[in-house]
Amino acid sequence: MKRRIGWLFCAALLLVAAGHVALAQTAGAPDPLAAADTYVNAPKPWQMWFPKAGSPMQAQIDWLMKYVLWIMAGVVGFVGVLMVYVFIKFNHKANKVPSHLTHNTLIEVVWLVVPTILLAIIIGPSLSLIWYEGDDSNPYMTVTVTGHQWYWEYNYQSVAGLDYTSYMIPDDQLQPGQIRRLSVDHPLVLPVGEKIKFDITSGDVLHGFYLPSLGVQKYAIPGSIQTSWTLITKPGTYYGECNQICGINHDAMPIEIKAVPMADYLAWIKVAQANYTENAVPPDPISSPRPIDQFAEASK
Ligand SMILES: [Cu+2]
Repeated sequence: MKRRIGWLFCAALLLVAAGHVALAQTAGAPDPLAAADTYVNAPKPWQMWFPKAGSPMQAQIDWLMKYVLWIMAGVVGFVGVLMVYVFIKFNHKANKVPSHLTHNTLIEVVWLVVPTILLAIIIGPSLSLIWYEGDDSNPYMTVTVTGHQWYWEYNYQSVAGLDYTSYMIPDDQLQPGQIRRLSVDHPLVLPVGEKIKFDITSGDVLHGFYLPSLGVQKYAIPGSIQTSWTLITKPGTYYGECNQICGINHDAMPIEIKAVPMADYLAWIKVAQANYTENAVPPDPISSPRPIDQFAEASK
């Protein structure tokens, strides 16, 4: 009997201890999005060029942009120098008796062949990039992105019921660490190292889903789905904006992406499913700035 009571006591102790461990794990559960805070890819004042590429596609876009730019700079420079040379050497003071030459076979061949070669070396990498961008096959997951006046809605096609809205944080509610006019209440969370497809559409007017560091830029068109994809190589926070004039608060619908390792992403899904499913109902309109109210006031 004593032995049985002893065993029961031990079992009870074990249960209590297990309960404590479980509670401690819940209370101190690590933030699944913490990895995204280690690197922030946000625009800076007076920034030139594209932001640092966060996906292979953007790296290629960046490369092609500079490749074509330098070819263009060479052409503009060469033509500029040639024009200055002609202005000086053949103006009416320096060259009183103009030539009556109208044809020169060599020059005509050169000015046909050289631009043809230039176009050929531009079209190769351009076509290759267009094909690469268009290949959205075999993604790990697809997110339906819907633009609304003036917020984004994200629907995770592979996670039942996970559909939530993402609003800009108004200026007067910014917390430390948040970026004015870029941070949102519920960011789009994606795993790193996986191909992510976007089905982009709109619930009202034309919007633009633009992620400059990830190589994504597509119109969001009502009644139509545009597709794009990305693959984020490094955990971090990436920003984008609606870049299609979509109404009075067009500037108040930024895109914030938290890219985290797969294990963190899977952990976040559980948290999101518990908390975000109610959030599909749009909250009150943002409080700052609301020029629409000014118009309403003025028309009273
Ligand atoms: Cu918009």
